[in-house]
Amino acid sequence: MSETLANLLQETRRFPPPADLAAAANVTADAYDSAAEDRLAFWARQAGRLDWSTEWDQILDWSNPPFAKWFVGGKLNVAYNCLDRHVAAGHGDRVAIHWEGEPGDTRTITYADLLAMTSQAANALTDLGVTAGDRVAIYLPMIPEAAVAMLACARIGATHSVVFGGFSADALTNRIQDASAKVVITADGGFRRGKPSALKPTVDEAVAKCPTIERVLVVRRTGQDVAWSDRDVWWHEAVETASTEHTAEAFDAEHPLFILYTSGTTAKPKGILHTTGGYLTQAAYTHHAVFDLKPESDVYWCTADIGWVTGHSYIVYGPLANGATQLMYEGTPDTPHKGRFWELVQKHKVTILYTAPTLIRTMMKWGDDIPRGHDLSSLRLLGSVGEPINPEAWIWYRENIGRGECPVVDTWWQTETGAIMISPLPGVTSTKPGSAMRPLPGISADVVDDQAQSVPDGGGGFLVLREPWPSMLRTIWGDDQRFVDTYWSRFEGLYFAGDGAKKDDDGDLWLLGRVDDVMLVSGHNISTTEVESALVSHPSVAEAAVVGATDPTTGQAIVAFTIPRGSVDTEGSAGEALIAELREHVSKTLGPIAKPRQILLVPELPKTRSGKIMRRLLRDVAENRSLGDVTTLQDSSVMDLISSGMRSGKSDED
Ligand code: 6R9
Repeated sequence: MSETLANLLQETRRFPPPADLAAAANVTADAYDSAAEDRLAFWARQAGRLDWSTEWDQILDWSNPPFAKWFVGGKLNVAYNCLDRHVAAGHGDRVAIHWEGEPGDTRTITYADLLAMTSQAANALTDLGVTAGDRVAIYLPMIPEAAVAMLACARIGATHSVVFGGFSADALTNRIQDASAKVVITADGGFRRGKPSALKPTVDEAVAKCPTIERVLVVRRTGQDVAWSDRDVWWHEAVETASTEHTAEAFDAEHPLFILYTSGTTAKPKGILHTTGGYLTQAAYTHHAVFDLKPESDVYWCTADIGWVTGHSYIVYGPLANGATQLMYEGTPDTPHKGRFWELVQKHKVTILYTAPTLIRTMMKWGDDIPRGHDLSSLRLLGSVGEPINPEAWIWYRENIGRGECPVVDTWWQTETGAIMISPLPGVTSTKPGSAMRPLPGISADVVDDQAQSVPDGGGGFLVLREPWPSMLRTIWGDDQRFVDTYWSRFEGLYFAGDGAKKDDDGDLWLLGRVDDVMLVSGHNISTTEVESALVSHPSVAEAAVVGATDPTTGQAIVAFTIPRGSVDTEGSAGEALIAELREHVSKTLGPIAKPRQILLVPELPKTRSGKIMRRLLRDVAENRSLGDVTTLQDSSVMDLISSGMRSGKSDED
């Protein structure tokens, strides 16, 4: 059998934790040992970080795999754990959210404020007829009411389904229908790229096809005109006039907390179901462990949208369960200027920043002088999530944002896993740029070959999870069989995540992207990630996306779409010379087998709205096919730019 996945990229740089961080770290190396000794007892101790109104009888019921029950018999209220208990402990005056609107308006919300707002929303939702077990769709911009709406649902036991505010009426319709939601919470609009962007018309269009919707609750954010009907209710009339007193009722540990739809490329979106006790346990523990959060002194900022799982677990539930003070920002990173993020870090003295590789590479493209113009000295820890982070982007992040001092934690997880699974511990791990390193304490990840055998160190294959974990998805909403087929059928008894990975010689893990994207070149399985990383390691390249295109001689050939850094000249022969140089560079870095057949210099790449590169569309371009579905693209005009570059032959084919 040929290798499952070639291991081409070698990386020898190491970054031990800063001594002061290690000395005061929330979690130390013994966590690995204590979790290995008794995994379930370890998770029970982490569940003890929360307030339970009824203790569980059993930590894990795995008698009917893959349907797990964690903390069986336990009862708790998620909103109580995120709010009331902090206020009761005397932290009501602590800022929960420093909110920054895109146009420059701001709000400062303490834990006492957030509890009052959530209680009002809980009372208002109850008055609108929402009861425990009902589904509520949330379609909001990045405003505090988004967090309040989620917490209010959790408080009354309603299951929320947040739909990203950039999705179309069709996407919203499908998600409302699949979950049979009773209420939608939305806004007139939100601010994006310097102007109001309407949401209510999209909801009106969707709701017309959704007979289950009884009420639409509308936050006034932009003040733009909205069409109004009998089922519509203003937030400021229904919520802001409601009582600020609300007693939270405890729900079963397995009570459904939320559904979050993964976009999936073509198939019907999957409603990933998360429940209460195990989810909150792992969201809170990982936020404490991976970000080393000190609630009294840190200012934490996760730049994700609340509509993605990262926003659920690391803006709302994990940080608030831990009593964090955080920054929340409504808009885009380049509005009104490309230094907006760094201005906000400086203003709020942000200490912990959690963002995505796509953003880091965009910042690389914009140039080093932009962050240099701001005081980033408050930062002490940097995180990354969403895609493999190329070693050079990792180094850029550490050097240019982290002053060459802050640890970078590359965190691997999925909507399905609910919380971080693989990541360095910032006070323990000597990190390697580009590696997510090890499974967290209590998590058992492995890399296997196509026979489900664990690969030796130095080998590559399929990333799997061997044991159930507290924040695992419980099913796909309404479709248990699809849950079994999608995640538990490829390898007997193992959860297969869809990602390729390799173990290096020390056994540390390197994520290599989705296995569907792996290229087969002259009999070698080559990951797109490694070729992209080799390209990004060239000083002229900010970002690259690589695909395999059908090739008569090699089966598949490597085609690379490359974004040059801001200062690089790509006109005419300078562009041709750069392309030739990049092909050589990849060949030297990874070996001749990985030399791209063709490199295109492009201004942008097609990305999903959470920033993941859509290689499927690039494959269509590379193979001269007409484009498939582009509705989940962040910006559909980029495909025209890329296709026209392809036709004009700005490429190199020897
Ligand atoms: C949290 C989130 C999940 C997929 C996952 C993988 C990719 C996420 C990563 C990473 C390499 C990382 N992914 N984090 N790949 N290194 N640190 O992104 O959830 O939107 O469901 O995406 O994202 O391919 O399978 P989700």
